[in-house]
Amino acid sequence: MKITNLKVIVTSPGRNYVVVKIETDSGIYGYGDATLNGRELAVAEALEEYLAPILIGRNPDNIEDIWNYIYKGTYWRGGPVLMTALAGIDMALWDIKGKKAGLPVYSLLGGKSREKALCYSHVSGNDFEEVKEKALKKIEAGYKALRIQVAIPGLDGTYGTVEDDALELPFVEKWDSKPYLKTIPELFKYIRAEIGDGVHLIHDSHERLTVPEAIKLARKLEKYDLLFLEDLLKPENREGFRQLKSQTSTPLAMGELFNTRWEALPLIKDQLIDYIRCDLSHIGGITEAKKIAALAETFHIKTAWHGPADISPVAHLANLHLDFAIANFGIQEFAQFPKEVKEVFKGGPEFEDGYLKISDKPGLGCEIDEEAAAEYPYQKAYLPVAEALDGSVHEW
Ligand code: KDG
Ligand code: MG
Repeated sequence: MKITNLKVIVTSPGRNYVVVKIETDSGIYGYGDATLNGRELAVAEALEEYLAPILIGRNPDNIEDIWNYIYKGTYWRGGPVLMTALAGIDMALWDIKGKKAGLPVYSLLGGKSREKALCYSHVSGNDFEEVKEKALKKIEAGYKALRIQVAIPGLDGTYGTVEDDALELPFVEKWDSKPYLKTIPELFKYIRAEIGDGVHLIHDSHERLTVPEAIKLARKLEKYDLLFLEDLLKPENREGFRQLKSQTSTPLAMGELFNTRWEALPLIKDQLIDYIRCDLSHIGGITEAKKIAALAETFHIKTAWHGPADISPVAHLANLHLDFAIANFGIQEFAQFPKEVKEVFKGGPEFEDGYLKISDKPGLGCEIDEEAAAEYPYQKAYLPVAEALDGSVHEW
């Protein structure tokens, strides 16, 4: 079998997605997700201009070899744009391999370790009561794990609480740790009192705290028994996790901004986190993520792959195939997609009573309606940015 074409589909059914379609001379084709929120066209250009020509004629069965050819054979390596492009190719190749074998990808990865995958959903609100109301609705719908975020008084558009944050020019959010560190423990106290302790709770700090601030928050939250606290420190501050981990029993998660296993390695090998949550679409796909999962398993760390709505259902399926196959799966972040997305992407993880189920369709199990995709052309959209009260740039 030979690769005959690589096509890039950019579609915006509510938000932008980039899909790689790899075609072969056997008629079998595969889809992969290459969406990098806010930088979609940079990835599309890398794929079309630089990677497609060097893939034509290659045997799609040799995923490991193709992965290495693109990662190190082309000299320039790493970074979110190139690793997202590589992820799209990698997922499409796994899709082809599954379709050729007549087997779902999880079967090619070693078979099922579980019958269903625990997932969590996002809950956010402008005040504690709104968060509670929304949490209760999700619990009624069957969710057993929730990520909760709340607007911080005095800070415009707090992360995780703005519905439509993909704007034509970056929305500017205000940030100050002081009110944040006061509000979040109060939120968890309130939520635990209102909804009890039957549901797993998670919170995402989005890489914004210093080490002393992170220690303060993690310690204060210990009594509310979180499943994990996510992304407390900047991705560059891996050394900071050493101090943090030694000072708190709140489980820690990190990884969505990493682009290679070597970025995750210091946190894994010294057991400085409890959950590794890389994004399969930004870390080079299934091939790299299964290696990270194996590394994490070696050091008793579980997975919680990144699964927001800004990567497509193809990426969510890639997450799920790995979740089903590996022994050290922890939990899966899950987004319910609107009907426009389902018009374009046929197939995706199915939610039932707090868990995700997987189909046994060959490959990843997603077809793209390319005519429907063309009905939703690309819309320029940026991620927000954050600034401190004095107007200086802060991590968003
Ligand atoms: O594009 C940025 C989002 O993917 C990110 O903000 C979502 O942090 C996130 C999460 O945990 O889902
Ligand atoms: Mg996050």
